[in-house]
Amino acid sequence: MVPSRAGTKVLLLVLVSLAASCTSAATDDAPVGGSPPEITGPTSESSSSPSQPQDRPGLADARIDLQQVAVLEQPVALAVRPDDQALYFAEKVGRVVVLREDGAEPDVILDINGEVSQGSEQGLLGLAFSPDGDFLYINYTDVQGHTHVTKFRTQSDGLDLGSRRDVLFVPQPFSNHNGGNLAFGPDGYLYVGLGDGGSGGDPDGNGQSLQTLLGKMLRISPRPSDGDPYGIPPDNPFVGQDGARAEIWAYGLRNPWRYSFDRENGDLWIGDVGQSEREEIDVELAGSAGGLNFGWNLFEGTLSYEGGSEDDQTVSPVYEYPNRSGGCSVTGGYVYRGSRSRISRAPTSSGTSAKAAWRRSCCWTGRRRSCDRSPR
Ligand SMILES: [Ca+2]
Ligand SMILES: [Ca+2]
Repeated sequence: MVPSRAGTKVLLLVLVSLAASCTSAATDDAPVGGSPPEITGPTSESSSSPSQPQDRPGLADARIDLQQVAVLEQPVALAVRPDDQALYFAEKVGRVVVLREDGAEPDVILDINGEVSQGSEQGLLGLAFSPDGDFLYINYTDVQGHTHVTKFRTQSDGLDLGSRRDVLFVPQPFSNHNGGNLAFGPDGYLYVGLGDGGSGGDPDGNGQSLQTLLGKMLRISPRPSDGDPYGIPPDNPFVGQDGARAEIWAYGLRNPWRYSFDRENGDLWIGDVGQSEREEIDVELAGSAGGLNFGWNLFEGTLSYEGGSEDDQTVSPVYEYPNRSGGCSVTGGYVYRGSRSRISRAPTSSGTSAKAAWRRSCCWTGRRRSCDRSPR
């Protein structure tokens, strides 16, 4: 049964038309720790790149068709379960709904609307299935604004609500910058992106502090371990280091709202929302030993923010763009490996990364041009 949906409804669009309303500012700065893949910029800027091979169609020619598949309320995340054709959506207002077939009404399989905070960056923010499909993990902010990662055992018609267990709880000092995404890596571990806690400028210095989970990408084994609700992978980079949280995989992140793994090679792509100058895309190559510092708040993109200098061992974004012209914050994206795209006729090793930006409703693609496979 579909409950009453108060408030503004939005159409879920499986594909969004390309627009070129965002300006671009590709960086020439060489990241610390090896050469990451390069991607071209937004459509209008990149199509004439001198490095564009002549046998590939230009990104400016890309056109994406629109198809309405459901009417949902503030859908912010989508997940698929292994060996299941259904699509599972997180509605920010606190519901998980499943679309089992084209044209069907979505079924609500979880409703925690009364348990989530409803600020602009709060609510039910992410979901992911375990690789074996036995558990669904959700990420939400409670009515006090604190972060929970909670799991449910799956069953044939939805979720076993009695199996609900909190996996991770992180107090939030401010209402914004909560991250919210969840993704399992090819290593089977759960990656949890957390923003710097909020306010503005990272007033508590959380991004560069290894003593807090805020401003981090965490890597955990989300099953009970030694009496704890989750375990720490033994090869996490800060295991055994005094004064550092062992859950940390990467640090120096401001608000990694969305990130994903390249399904072909396991590279991790992160969209990190900027403060007031730069939106950025970061990449951690598969095979990395972890422990990368993505710079915040020493840097905002490649710009020094809180005293960052070239002596700091930080990883620059592979792409950044200014956000001064209208608050066009990066939303995230995926490396597309399918064949149903005119712009994917490039060799499969290239991949195409689709990114979206908030407020101006622009969605653009870039193509990675090269990749140094050496981990840091
Ligand atoms: Ca927060
Ligand atoms: Ca950064």
